[in-house]
Amino acid sequence: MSFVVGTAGHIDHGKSTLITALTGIDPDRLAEEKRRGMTIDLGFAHMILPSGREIGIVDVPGHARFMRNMLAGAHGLDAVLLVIASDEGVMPQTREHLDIVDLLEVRRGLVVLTKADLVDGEWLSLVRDEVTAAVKGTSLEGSPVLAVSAVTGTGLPELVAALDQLLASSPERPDSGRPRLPVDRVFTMSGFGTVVTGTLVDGSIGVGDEMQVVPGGRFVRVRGLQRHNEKVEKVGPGSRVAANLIGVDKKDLIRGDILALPHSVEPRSRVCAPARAPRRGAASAHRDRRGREPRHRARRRRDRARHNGMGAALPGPAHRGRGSRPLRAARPEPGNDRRGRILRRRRAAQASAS
Ligand SMILES: Nc1nc2c(ncn2[C@@H]2O[C@H](COP(=O)(O)OP(=O)(O)OP(=O)(O)O)[C@@H](O)[C@H]2O)c(=O)[nH]1
Ligand SMILES: [Mg+2]
Repeated sequence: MSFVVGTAGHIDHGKSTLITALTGIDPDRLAEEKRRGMTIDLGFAHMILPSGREIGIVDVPGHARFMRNMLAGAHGLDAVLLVIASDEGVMPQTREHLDIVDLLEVRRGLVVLTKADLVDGEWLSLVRDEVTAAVKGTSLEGSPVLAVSAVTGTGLPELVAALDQLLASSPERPDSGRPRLPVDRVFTMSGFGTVVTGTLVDGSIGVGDEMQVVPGGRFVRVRGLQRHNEKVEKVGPGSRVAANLIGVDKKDLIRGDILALPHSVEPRSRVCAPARAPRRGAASAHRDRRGREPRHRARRRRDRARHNGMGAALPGPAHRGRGSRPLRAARPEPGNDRRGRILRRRRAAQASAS
């Protein structure tokens, strides 16, 4: 059984270094990422836990400018590693990423205090208190907090064991026979052609299957499949998948497209879905003492949300909770997920990544 685990956390808090230390795979693959020493787009790695469980890891960027890329990677996770540098503690994107994890209802997670080699025990216990307060009321409330150092290796075996234990309680993903592969990467491999990657949900895909790209409706055939760099004939729900496709060029695909069985998913530009505001959205940081948000900020937030096609109509106060709202996407979207919950426009992520 295969699981997908994602990172989350503020810039430079040691997410990619941690993943490299755990897996031996550097998730920062772009030359610009190596040059700037920061993650820009999603990175991927994989490992086998002591129990034999396979995990695919999605490493996200912490920089506020690449939040859309983070959002694209946070979809379909079985568990999250909320990474917080021990020397800095909780920072703005720690909270923002936590809000996203909470809104996506990722309920399994570990809080990883990295760079433990840079602080003493007293400081570490202060950071633990801060972290416990930060996750209170979120889907990660009560998650184990582990201190590690990717430099000295302290705490890494304990982290691996804790992750293994966390996933032991993770139920097998049901195969509903409606496979959907939200594309998070598209590239060309010489001699093979177009390859897409993503986390498969709700079904299985096999070599030779005919699939359809949504939106657009183009029919494609799966020429080859890989899971964690291994060639396979079939992949099941919850797997990180690389699919080699016949019948489509790289330029015709974009992050946010979905690969599904023909005619199983219809694009829509209006969706009515339950919407929930973050427990404390970015906007809440700018409220006055009575908790009111200045009008110009509220308008800007609404416009930005509308532009991104996500939660455009979220109610004003960040604490207002759930409600069902009609939302209009700027282009026809492949619809919402099975539980009718997630709405977002991932095409924008591609723009910010390029
Ligand atoms: N001393 C020490 N330094 C660390 C540790 N982990 C990471 N670093 C350093 O922290 C810096 C940032 O690490 P990254 O892994 O790039 O941080 P990141 O969270 O992936 O950053 P973004 O992807 O840009 O959000 C690098 O210079 C690392 O060498 C650690 O455990 N101890
Ligand atoms: Mg990184």
